[in-house]
Amino acid sequence: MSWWKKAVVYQVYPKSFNDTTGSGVGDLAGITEKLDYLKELGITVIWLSPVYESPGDDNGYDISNYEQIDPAFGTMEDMEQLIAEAKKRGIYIVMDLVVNHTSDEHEWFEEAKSSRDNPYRNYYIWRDPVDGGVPNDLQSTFGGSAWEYSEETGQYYLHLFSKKQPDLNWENPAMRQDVYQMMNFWLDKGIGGFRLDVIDLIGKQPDQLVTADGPKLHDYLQEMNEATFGHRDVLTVGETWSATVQNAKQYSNPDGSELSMVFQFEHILLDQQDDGEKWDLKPLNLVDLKRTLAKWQTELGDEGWNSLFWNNHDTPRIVSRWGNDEEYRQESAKLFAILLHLMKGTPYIYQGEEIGMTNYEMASLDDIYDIESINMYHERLAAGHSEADILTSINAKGRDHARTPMQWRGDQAHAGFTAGQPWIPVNDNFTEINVAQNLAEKDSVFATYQQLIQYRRDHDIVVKGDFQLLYPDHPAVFAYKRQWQDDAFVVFANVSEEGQTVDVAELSLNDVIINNYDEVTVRDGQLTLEPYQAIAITID
Ligand code: TEU
Repeated sequence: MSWWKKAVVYQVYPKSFNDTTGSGVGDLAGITEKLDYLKELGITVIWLSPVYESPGDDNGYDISNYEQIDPAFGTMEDMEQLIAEAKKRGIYIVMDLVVNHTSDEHEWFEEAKSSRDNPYRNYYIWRDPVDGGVPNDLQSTFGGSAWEYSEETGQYYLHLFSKKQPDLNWENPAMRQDVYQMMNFWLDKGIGGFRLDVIDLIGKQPDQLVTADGPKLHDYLQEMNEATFGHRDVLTVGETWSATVQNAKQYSNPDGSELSMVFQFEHILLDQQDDGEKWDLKPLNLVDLKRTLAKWQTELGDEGWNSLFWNNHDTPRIVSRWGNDEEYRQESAKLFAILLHLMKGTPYIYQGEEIGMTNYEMASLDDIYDIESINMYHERLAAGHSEADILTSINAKGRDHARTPMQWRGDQAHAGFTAGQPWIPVNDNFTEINVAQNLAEKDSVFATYQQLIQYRRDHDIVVKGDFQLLYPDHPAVFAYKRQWQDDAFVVFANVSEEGQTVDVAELSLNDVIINNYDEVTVRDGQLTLEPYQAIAITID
């Protein structure tokens, strides 16, 4: 069995993890310093958000040189040391590969924009103006047209993200070969694989208004696989917002022709209005969440592999989003851990999730750092939305929540993240919610994650077992059964603030695997669950 099926991944957002220089920005040495902490948690892979040279328009997802480390994060020696020190502790470093686009300050783009016959011109996507304006209606994810006019040559270039992130032209074989060469440069350094940023977009056909799932997408992935990681035993995970169970089987075909696994967002989109954007909110219906997660568990079967996650650097923190980050913060943080980590797939923990960190409340535009939120703010204000409504959306879904600094200690300024001024404020609740306090308490959120990771390591059933959703229509209890050979267990999670009861008369409950309360209460065949109680129990 591939090693990455048993792995647990921890995502580090380096800018906000640990600063060793007092610059206010986290750095590579800061990650190396915390490897023992991560080993204690039990994870075996770090997904490292981009650390390449970048002007930082989108916090490193705009790369100006793929083979250099950004000085804000350190040097190439620091990177090599991180890879080596991690390896000593049984941890692989998976790098974030952003090859749908580069920075407009990348040398390729500087060349490309300089003249229409420059050899790098076709590394990017250029179109003539139409009726003196943009070539068509394609929109950028960060707001406005996806086309930007370039004075030098009188054409527009495509950018599906910010205008400082021009899209690469994957139809150009020379460009593709340069990307593969760069990937091999990193693989030769002994990294553990790649997380492929918005990889579902590389087959785009802008003239047909096709962005995701273009006709040649899978050809490119197979070619990339063959030219780079296909011959190495590494983890590759594709960020695929558009993935369906069907095409996930192609992306993560067990024959190894494309990627190890997909990272898809179907469950994450359930609290947005059907025809709206992520900012157009609607309450989560738990039954929808159960159905969606269960569909991926059962329908992917053995024909592909999925990632398991609740949050990352682009999404709000789960305890604040679908849990209760006040009265039941610890209970609900543990509940989401238990629900996710006992499913089939490779779990991802986003930094701070393992200590129950919460969203950061933003009071005005001054508190907002992320380009996506800032652009949306101006766009919606101009379109007549009230400032209060815009802030409500940002406080629900903005990306800054996940990006405030890691809370290491309660007794030091800025939570021990930096000796200087942090680039983004530390959440005020760091005095209560921090790593030191978690490590000091036997039944902390951290301890729950640690226990779940250990259980996965020791029990094949978690990795291989079948999945069955129980009580599919119950509006508040998320329950499922796993089964592998002669072993079986059930998970019950009460995703609500009220006590709930479920009928367990048909089940023969044995040993408690994990419980976020002290008691398991069964009377007359009825299991009573306290607010946000989650338990896993073996059954006959
Ligand atoms: O994210 C892809 C992406 O589409 C996000 O911008 C997402 O749509 C948005 O956050 C949800 O509203 C990846 C990276 O994870 C993200 O950080 C980058 O900004 C983006 O690609 C561009 O590289």
